[in-house]
Amino acid sequence: MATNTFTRWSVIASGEGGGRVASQFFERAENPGIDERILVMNTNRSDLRNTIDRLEEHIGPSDDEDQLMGNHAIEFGSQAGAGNFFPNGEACAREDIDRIVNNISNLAGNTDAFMHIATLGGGTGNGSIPYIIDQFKNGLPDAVDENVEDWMGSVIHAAFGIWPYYYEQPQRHFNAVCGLSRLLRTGNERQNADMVLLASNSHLEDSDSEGDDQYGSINNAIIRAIDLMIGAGRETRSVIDIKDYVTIPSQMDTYHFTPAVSTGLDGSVFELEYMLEKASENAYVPMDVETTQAAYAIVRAPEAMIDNDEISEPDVYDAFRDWTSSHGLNVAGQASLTPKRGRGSDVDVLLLLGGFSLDPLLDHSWDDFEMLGESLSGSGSGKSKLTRAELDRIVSNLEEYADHNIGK
Ligand SMILES: Nc1nc2c(ncn2[C@@H]2O[C@H](COP(=O)(O)OP(=O)(O)OP(=O)(O)O)[C@@H](O)[C@H]2O)c(=O)[nH]1
Ligand SMILES: [Mg+2]
Repeated sequence: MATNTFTRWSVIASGEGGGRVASQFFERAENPGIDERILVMNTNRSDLRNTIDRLEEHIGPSDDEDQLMGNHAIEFGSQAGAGNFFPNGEACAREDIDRIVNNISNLAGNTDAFMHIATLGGGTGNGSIPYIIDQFKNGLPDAVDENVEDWMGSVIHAAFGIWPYYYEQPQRHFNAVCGLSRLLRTGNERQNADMVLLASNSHLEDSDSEGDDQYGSINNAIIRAIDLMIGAGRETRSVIDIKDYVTIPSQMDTYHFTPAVSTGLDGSVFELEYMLEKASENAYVPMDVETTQAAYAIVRAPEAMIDNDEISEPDVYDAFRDWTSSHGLNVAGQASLTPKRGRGSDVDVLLLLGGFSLDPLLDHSWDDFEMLGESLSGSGSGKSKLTRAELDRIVSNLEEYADHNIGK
């Protein structure tokens, strides 16, 4: 294989909200870096309807819905829903893990990186995605053949978790806290996802959006961040890519991130440092920038600006250094410049801010989480039971992780 091959991503979404975000990729003519490697999973077929409709719009109506489903959508579990209780979502995935793994391998065999997407307030996506990542990384079903196992050993798993609106019912917040913990740490207290990206619905909410398009602007913001992140691994001139983003933060045990984005500022008018500052004011979760422990800056500018030397990679490094020092940050980090097609002078900035204190986010959910923990541990039945011991481990995993991620 050529060594200059760009990173090949696959998008795996589970649950309704995650599926809605991922299925937007089907609407586009092109998905550089992802192509057709998109899989949407749910525990019942009617919730996959939206995905199938988008697929049909994209590639034309299909007589063979089963085949369409087979390639890009999976229904899993025998419960037809997870009842907003994450252990059910996990149990459904466990029932069908062989089929899920095979489907993912067929779709995405020899991919370099996964972007898993789930809402954290629900039961299906939030229950299944952390479990699936853990299976891929730490324990595959015996049925999987060796080649697949080799490939899976080196693949990177990034996970995008979407936090519920603050006003949502306590069980959503209970799920969210558990989901964050399970994305970060396995039941054996090991690192689970290689990188956990977070976005908060209430924090991203655009007061203009209402009605049907309740999630529209939020999902667009999420897609924008994913595009910028994936774009960096495709076209950047210096080599900075997902492997660079995950290695050091994992060593430091600070691998949760949030995107912070500014788009469309005129690069012939504004200084780069100002654009970085604007981006950092638009983090996707509530956070204190001063507590950041790792940061990556990805600046995307029109090719013509780069060719004319109106913006260069050293300019980006300098601006990044100035921005970090203006916040008193001495962080692990890197900056890169990536070209986009077209003329004009609109410049986009993605800052991936990592290792920040999780308190401002968790403060919105912790009381609900504690209140429900008492009643929900021991609940459920059979394979979907949440035992007290499991819940205690979920709590201690998160506390242990968050304790050394409280900033300075
Ligand atoms: N940003 C965003 N959030 C969503 C979207 N759809 C649902 N949510 C949020 O996700 C949570 C509900 O999760 P769902 O995705 O519906 O749940 P699920 O994974 O299908 O699991 P179940 O609870 O079993 O249905 C709530 O907190 C919603 O606010 C979406 O399209 N975008
Ligand atoms: Mg659902």
